[in-house]
Amino acid sequence: MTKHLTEAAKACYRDYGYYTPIDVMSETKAGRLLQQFEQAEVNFPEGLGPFGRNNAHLTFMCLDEIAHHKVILNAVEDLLGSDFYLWGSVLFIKEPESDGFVSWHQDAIYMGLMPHDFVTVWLALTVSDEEAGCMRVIPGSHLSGVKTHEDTFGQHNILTRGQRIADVDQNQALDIVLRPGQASLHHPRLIHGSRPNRSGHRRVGVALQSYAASHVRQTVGVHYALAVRGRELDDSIVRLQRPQSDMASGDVVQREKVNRNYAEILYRGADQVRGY
Ligand SMILES: O=C(O)CCC(=O)C(=O)O
Repeated sequence: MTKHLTEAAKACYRDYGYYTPIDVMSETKAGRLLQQFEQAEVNFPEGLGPFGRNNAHLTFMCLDEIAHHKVILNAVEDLLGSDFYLWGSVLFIKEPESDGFVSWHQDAIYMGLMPHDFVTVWLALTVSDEEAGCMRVIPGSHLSGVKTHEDTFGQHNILTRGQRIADVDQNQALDIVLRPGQASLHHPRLIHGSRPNRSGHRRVGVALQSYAASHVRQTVGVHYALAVRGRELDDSIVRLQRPQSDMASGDVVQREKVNRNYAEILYRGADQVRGY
């Protein structure tokens, strides 16, 4: 019995490494969450923004609400089974008519999570279409292993290391077009990226990155995780707390600790480190 995804949707994820779209919430509700988020950006610029984009669900109530949204958790349960946790989150924001882009990459390469039984949910809080630099995927690319990535640290590349896979056949790319309140799912080995936002509006995406089945382990750094569904996390995992209010002091301390560990994992072996 599935909770949200149809058999065809699960087959799409299995065979092509993605599924889209999932109607998580109405545009009106997404608009309200965007308003709360943008107010939080004004109130707490130190907690959000280009250098505050990692694991903001640990310090902001609107992002905590998204991370625990029933439709999202039901869709994830259909792929991973009934016991899973949330490892982290990243805000992928492109300002209107800006140059930021995401090079072709696979998430699995630097996350340290093994085995690859985890899935990213990318929720749009604004329109994310071709003009706005929506995510693009190479269907089926999750089936052929982890590729060599080259670090570029490119100025406009919004990935941590600007890591890229060199020889991707762009003719195979598929645009993941979403309206506010819709989400896509992608597999950790799916090759994906995105172009700059050439539209007149912001493109705001919340990547819940990733929900992982309870047997998945962190192989590089400390294993912090937030229990979201199913059994208690076992003692090899350091359990995280949900936020109490926006930027509550204890939550900020917890997030800083998690982000330091996160950076150690994502930049392992790199010859530069950026502020995100
Ligand atoms: O938001 C984007 O354009 C790319 C997102 C991404 O790379 C991811 O969610 O893994």
